[in-house]
Amino acid sequence: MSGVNMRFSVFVGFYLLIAQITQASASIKIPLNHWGSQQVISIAIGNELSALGYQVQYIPINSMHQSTALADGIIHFQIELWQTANYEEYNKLIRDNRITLLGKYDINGKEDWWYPLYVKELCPGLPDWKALKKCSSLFKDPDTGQVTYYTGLWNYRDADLIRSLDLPFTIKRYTKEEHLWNLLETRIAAKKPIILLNWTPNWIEVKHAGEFVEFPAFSPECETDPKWGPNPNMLFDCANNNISSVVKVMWPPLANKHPCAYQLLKNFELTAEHISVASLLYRESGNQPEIAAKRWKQKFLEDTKNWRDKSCTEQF
Ligand code: TMO
Repeated sequence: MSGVNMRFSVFVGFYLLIAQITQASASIKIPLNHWGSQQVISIAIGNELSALGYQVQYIPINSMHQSTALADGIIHFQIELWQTANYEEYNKLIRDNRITLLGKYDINGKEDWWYPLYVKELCPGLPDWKALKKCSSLFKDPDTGQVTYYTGLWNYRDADLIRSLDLPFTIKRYTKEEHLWNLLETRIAAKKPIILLNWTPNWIEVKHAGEFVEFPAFSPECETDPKWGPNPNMLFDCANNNISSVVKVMWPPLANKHPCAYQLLKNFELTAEHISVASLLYRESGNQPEIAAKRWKQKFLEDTKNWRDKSCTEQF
């Protein structure tokens, strides 16, 4: 290789490296949380962003630990944030302008203890929580023999609830959502009792009848004043907030850095049906969010056609 040629190829190599670095840093970073609808809809948005010419990078992250990642730009937005658990953290960051609240959907979310409807016949008195004390032996896990409440990776204050209402339950936490739902469907097929975390909107309401346990109704004082509620000495003797907002939030600099992405996120709206169908498609696809995202987009073509402003252009 001649000296000139070599210098040229070193130059080209260097140039390509720089181009790669700047492209990687220009990519839009989308978090994937541990439940189907969030993954499916996030990927549907990622596909739209790719169509606008953006590089997209998916970052698996637990929703319980993403608030500072969002404030620091490690992830760039979150389109299905539930304000049930650790909502104070987000609200503080939003108040401090470290996270932008892009909007609140017209969705009344609820997340709490839930059972298939036939369990009510086995445990008269449900949905009132006091019935759980009398019927607790129904909910013995066949493997451990312990009265068990099944849940996932999200931290509500179930341990406090169990203690303050003196419920004889232990908690079993699954690290994968599908394991929780597989257990549910196995029990349903055998008509065996089970009590577990569920939420709405979710795929379960499309497939199975059931109800949430009615704990003492949520009130902010339940979380700050021990005297409030049936247990005068302890906090958290109440249900989760039963009208949980579902919101979209963003890393603030995204608005100026990537105006076309910002525009899309502003246009984007979600309904309860969008979420329950996304989670059903995820389950029906065998937990493959890319496949479910394509089906979801097909199903909601009308609703999604104006997300992307096709006249918006950006220099990359
Ligand atoms: C993420 N979740 C719907 C469980 O809040």
